[in-house]
Amino acid sequence: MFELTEDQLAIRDMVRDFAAEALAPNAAKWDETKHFPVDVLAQAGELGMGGIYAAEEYGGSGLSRSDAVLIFEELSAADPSIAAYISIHNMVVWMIDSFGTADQRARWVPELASMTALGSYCLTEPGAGSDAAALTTKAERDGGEYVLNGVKQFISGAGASKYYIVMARTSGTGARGISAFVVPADTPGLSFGPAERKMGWNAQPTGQVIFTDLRIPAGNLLGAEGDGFGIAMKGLNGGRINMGACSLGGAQSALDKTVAHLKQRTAFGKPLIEQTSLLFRLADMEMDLQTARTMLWRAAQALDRGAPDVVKLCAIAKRVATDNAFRVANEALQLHGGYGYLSEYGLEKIVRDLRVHQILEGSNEIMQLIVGRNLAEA
Ligand code: FAD
Ligand code: 2MC
Repeated sequence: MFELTEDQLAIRDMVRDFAAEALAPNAAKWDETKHFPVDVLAQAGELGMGGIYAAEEYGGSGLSRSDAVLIFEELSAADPSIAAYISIHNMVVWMIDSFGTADQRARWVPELASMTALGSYCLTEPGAGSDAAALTTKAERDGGEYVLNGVKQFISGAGASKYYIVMARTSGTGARGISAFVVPADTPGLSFGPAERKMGWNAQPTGQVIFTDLRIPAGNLLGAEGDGFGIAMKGLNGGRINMGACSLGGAQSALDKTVAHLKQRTAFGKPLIEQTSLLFRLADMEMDLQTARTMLWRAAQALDRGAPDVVKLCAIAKRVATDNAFRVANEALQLHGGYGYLSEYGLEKIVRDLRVHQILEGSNEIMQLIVGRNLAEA
């Protein structure tokens, strides 16, 4: 169960090489200049990372969720911000590939899987974040079209993506009245807020997506009317473990840097690694990451099998991985002393990038809510 196959080892090595060559040398610069490297994303697409677990029929790679968590761990060891964007893009592609008609899949999946076109996921609103089913963006049917009005908040890729999956209300209140639509960027009535200034995730844009009497053909509805909340949540199960893997890779690289630093840094007449108290801290960091990896692989396998407790396992894995990894990254910064605080050493960027993983794709309090409700309902 915890042994990688020959194919998985080959995928991991391929992604590791790509990340080391195309992402790692540029990560600090992209963070500083707030540059979204769409050309490099297209290279990732050429290597099959645009539709990792979409079917091969329309250009996806047909890999498993267990393969995906390995891929996101490797990408984020080089740049958590880019890895996390690729994860969101993959969630969008999977939703179209899984819930779209043959015509919709043929229309959108090939371009998205190649990453020559990028995708965004639009659920959150200014007045509805954790309580996603309270969203108020409206989609009203008018003949062969839907008319959308409303605002989405904090959308990753806003303004840069070509396709937006938008969860909007087609009836009533609550989860059952929500439908999912594919909105192309060039649709009249679509506009964007200014790029948000953020603590981390600077190599990808975040902003509002605004719909003003925006008309799309009824053929852009994904699934049936009322299916949108379920589609959005199913997308997030995989998104949550990918985000956990994006935390794990960043934290693993912070731990690796810390071991190397403590070996070469001398104080009180010997290398710091020889201080037993610091060795114990390193041991705790290793235990935190091994625990996170174990939970992520378990949840990924549950998704691959379609296990009945998959929602709970993905919530546990997301919380454990993002909390443990943030703790490890912050410890790594501390164990570098003053150097950890300097951008040049790469630690402070990892801490900044990983912090938001505890907030988004369902905050870690919402992961507790999911697990707690599951216990109460048993
Ligand atoms: P709130 O829901 O207002 O929560 C505030 C606090 O209260 C949180 O700590 C929360 O955990 C806690 N809380 C809320 N309800 C409960 C409860 N019942 N019990 C206990 N605690 C509770 N969204 C998208 O749709 N698409 C994106 O691409 C996207 N990208 C993002 C990128 C960034 C950089 C950021 C910061 C956010 C992004 N989000 C995106 C939004 C993100 O998913 C939300 O910020 C998140 O779900 C929390 O919602 P909120 O910010 O409205 O906080
Ligand atoms: N997988 C599959 N189905 C799910 C699900 C999941 N993870 N979560 C809920 N559902 C279904 C649920 O089974 C129910 O179905 P049915 O009507 O058939 O019984 C329906 O959805 C409604 O669920 P609830 O009754 O639990 O809805 P409620 O409103 O009480 O709470 C909650 C749902 C809190 C779990 C949900 O609103 C949530 O996950 N909130 C967090 C929002 C979030 O994750 N936002 C992330 C935005 S994306 C992002 O941040 C990015 C960076 C891309």
